[in-house]
Order: sequence, then C-alpha cells, then structure tokens
Amino acid sequence: GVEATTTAAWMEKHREMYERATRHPFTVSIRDGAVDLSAFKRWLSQDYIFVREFVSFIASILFKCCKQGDGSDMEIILGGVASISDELSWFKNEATKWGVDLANVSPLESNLEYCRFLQSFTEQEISYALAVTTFWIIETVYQDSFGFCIEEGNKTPPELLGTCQRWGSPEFKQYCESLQRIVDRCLANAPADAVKSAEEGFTRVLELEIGFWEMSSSQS
Ligand code: HMH
Repeated sequence: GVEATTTAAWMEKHREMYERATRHPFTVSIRDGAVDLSAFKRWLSQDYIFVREFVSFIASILFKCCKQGDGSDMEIILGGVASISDELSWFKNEATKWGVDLANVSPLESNLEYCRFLQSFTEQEISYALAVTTFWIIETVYQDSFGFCIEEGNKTPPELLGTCQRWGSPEFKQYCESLQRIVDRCLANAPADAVKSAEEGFTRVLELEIGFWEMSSSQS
C-alpha cells in the first residue's frame, strides 16, 4: 500500500486551517474578479517588504542545508535563492505599473510579526528539518492560493494574471513539490519531538499567512 507522508497527514489533520490560508476571501476575490485594487496594492507593497526579509531567511536555510551536506537539497534551495533575485525585480516593476512607491512603505503589524518569525530562523539552534518545513509551507500557501486564481473558470482581471502566474505556474508547483519531498525525507527519520516542532511550525505559518491576507484586505 501507499505510505502516507508526514506532510500529507498534516494537510489532512489541519485541513480547515490550510483552507483558510489558501482560499482566503482576498485571493478568492482575485479569482472572482471582484478584488479591491487598493487592497491589491496594499498586498503588493507589504509583500515587497516581506520578500526582502525572506531573502535572509532563504540564505539561512541554504546555510543549514550545506552544513548538513546533502548535495541534491542544496541545488533545489539554491534555485530558490536564484529566483528570489528575479522576484525583487518583479516587485519593483509591478509597483511602478501600479503607481506604488515602495520607498515609502512601512510594514503593518501582521507583516512585522511575520518578519520577526522569519528572523528567528537565522539562529543556529533551529534545525534544518524545522527550517525547511517552514520554507516549504510558506511557498506552498502562495502556490495554492494563486494557482486557484488561474484554474479553469476564473474571472481574474487580466492585469492580475501575471501576479497569479508567478506563484501559480506549473514550474512553481514542481518547485514546491521538490521542497515537500525534502521535508518528508527529513522527517521520516526524525525523532518524535522534532516532528512535533515541525508540525507547530507548519500551523504557525498558516496562522501568519491568514493574518497577512487579512492585513492586505482590510482597511487600516
Ligand atoms: C506573505 N508568503 C508571503 N509572501 C510570499 N511572497 C510568499 C509567501 C511566497 O514567496
């Protein structure tokens, strides 16, 4: 028979929370074509701040991965480092298109909370297994959320399709699946307490992602 992987079991166990993160009214409104463009611009400018913080987070994962010494993991994570460079340019370009001035954006509270969470991963005591689990679910929430916006039957406004394709593309999905395989391999032989803390990281990310969508969609 087919063995259930750790990540698949979590997705099932925390399905309700996962759905709140990946079918949030904000991203669903993109798919429905009813999105408030001022909310979209708020998301764009806040996510630029997040992504800048995400650079050092990914760098710390790469560092932990290299110390662990798995060459194939390293190449996958290095791919993530390479694409984040392109992503920063994309944000700047997109901001210009929407008339958003990125130089004058201050992070809102939910974003600050998320950035503080990311910063905590640079500590040496945080294991590679926990860090890579966190990385995988952060990317997967965006993949699933934006992938839904380009699935059949969408009414996504044409000017938002580029955004949705950035994270909703088949290539990004494959990338997330590669990360998921790394996570499952790391956890398959990990002690129970390490698996438990990875699961807590998984649910914490879902909460932070829900908070990020809430922040983007609600007037502050
Ligand atoms: C808040 N979560 C947030 N921003 C992102 N750019 C991603 C996940 C995926 O990279």
